[in-house]
Amino acid sequence: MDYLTLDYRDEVALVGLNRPKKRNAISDAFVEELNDVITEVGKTAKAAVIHGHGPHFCAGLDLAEHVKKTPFEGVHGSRRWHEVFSRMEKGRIPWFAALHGAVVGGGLELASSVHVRVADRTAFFALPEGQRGIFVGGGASVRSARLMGLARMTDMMLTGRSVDADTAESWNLVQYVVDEGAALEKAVELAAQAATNAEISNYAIINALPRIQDMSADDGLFVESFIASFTATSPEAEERLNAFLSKKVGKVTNPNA
Ligand code: 1HE
Repeated sequence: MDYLTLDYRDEVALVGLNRPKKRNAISDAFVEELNDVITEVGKTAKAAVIHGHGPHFCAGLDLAEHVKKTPFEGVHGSRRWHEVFSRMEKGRIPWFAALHGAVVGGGLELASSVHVRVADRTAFFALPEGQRGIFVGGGASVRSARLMGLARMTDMMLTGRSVDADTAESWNLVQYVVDEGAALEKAVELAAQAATNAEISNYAIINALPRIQDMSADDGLFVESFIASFTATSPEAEERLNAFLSKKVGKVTNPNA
């Protein structure tokens, strides 16, 4: 592969953005390679982690390539990002992101498409599209705005503000902040934990939750009942419920103990 690395840690796939000389800027060919890897790991892994090689996670859209596009080519390019990132967001397995250095523009859009984000203390987050004379095109107006809220995203875009990992955590852009260099290990640990869940539960979590957020409360509750019943009556659920009742598996941990 030209733009990505793929490794496995047991059932967890590690997908590395690997264009460090260009700060992992995402070109059209890069998006296509990512699409192929998403297909591959959906078949071979139970969870995946995306991370960046070099000093930054991702500098976003490849601006050198973008500058040469006609308006309609730009629309197709943006729609392709949506399509490919949606295959992570609502795909077969949960995705985790290990973030460090720049997580900017399309890099933040990519990070917003996964399910759990871990940042180390070197990470910084920005949406410099306003300064570049463009607009977000990789899903941020939906996904990043939902994570941090409209007011914060509007502020980021209008002022070009860059925020650190702790601020990103308090804004719900990331779920974990760890020491410098520790994001990948933490993300792999979390992904390995998720990989032990029933596959059908993980599938329901990543596919049903975002869709239910788009429904009315009444419709969401109705759909929830069907998914709950469908998962609970699977043979795997029966096995797992019995394992708990017969004390073969551990209890929920008490963080205060
Ligand atoms: C790039 C890109 C890029 C770096 N496209 N080539 N994204 C941005 O506006 C962010 C632009 N990048 C930066 O602000 C900085 O590069 C970083 C803060 C991310 C990193 O700084 P630094 O000092 O580590 O690296 P550098 O020296 O700025 O960049 C190294 C090389 O990468 C340099 O090329 P070189 O040939 O001079 O070595 C840079 O030109 C190149 N490079 N970022 C192309 N983004 C679907 S819509 C999404 C819309 C967006 O993503 S807009 C935001 C774009």
